[in-house]
Amino acid sequence: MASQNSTASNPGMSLNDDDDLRVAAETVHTKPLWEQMAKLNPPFPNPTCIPHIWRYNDIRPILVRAGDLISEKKAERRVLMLTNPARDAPYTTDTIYAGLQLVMPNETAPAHRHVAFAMRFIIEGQGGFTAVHGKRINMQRGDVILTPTWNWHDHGKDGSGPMIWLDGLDLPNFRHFPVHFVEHYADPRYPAENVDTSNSPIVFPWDKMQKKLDEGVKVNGWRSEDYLKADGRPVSKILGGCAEILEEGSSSPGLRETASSVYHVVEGSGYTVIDGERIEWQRGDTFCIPTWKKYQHTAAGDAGSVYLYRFHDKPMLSALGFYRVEGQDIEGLVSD
Ligand code: GTQ
Repeated sequence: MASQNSTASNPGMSLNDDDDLRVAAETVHTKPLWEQMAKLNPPFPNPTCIPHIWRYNDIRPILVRAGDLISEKKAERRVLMLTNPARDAPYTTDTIYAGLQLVMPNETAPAHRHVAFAMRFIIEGQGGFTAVHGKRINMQRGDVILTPTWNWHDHGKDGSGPMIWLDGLDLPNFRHFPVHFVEHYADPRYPAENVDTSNSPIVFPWDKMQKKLDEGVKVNGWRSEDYLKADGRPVSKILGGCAEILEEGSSSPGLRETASSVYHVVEGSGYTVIDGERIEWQRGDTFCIPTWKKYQHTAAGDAGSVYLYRFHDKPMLSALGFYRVEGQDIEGLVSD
């Protein structure tokens, strides 16, 4: 009678070492956890994306040339994606996508709608508009315009010269949750009427935001103001945004947090130190802060106040219980 431990009834007994075990495990579509434990359970967040700055002066000529070479109709969206050097698109950080979008006069970026949420910061140009679910909104420099989930949207432009803005979307999520759908509208433009942008829930005019930053109380010359809906909620369940002022020569508080961010320089110049690496920036530049990288901004001492626009994934992380800031008492994060 064969014993329970014989190789015939227990093929595992023929495995003599780690290598045998790994090979055998793979034949049954398994892998040893012990070889990947530190990677799967790291002591600190370990982003793949790295800090990076996209300089407007470098990118703008290429984007504008795309206006000649790539038709809006063909492109659907004429965008240069801000692709993190450590990853491919759609990753600007591991959780956030950003891109610079161009619309030329008399063009239409055709109407579509999708699950993804977009928030757009208008960088330059005149006569541009975005039509969001029947409401046509004029784009003005510094405004933030939302495109909530499933809202039909097309973009267009009258007048002369290019219209350029910074797109912020939650596209990386759809690499993890493959649940993204897009629909295309039958006509290039979805029927829309003009709306008063000073009174729209999806438009945050720059003049109002700047006033809040200028007039609000500052901490050592720095202040941050969130973009919030009328009821106080963030602009989406996934992405949130804010604008910051740094008075000439002042610095923001140094921060290390699980949120990752994309920053855009609205006005002024200065630098950000990210985990010891100093990145100099000026108006128009866009840079990213991966998760758990300590960062602090400083405004140049001779160029007036700095204004920064930022979008981040704090709403998503907070909702999931993943938001944490260095120095926070971990016991407060213990779940029941
Ligand atoms: O404007 O609809 O940068 O669908 C990426 C995907 C912009 C848009 C992007 C998009 C859009």
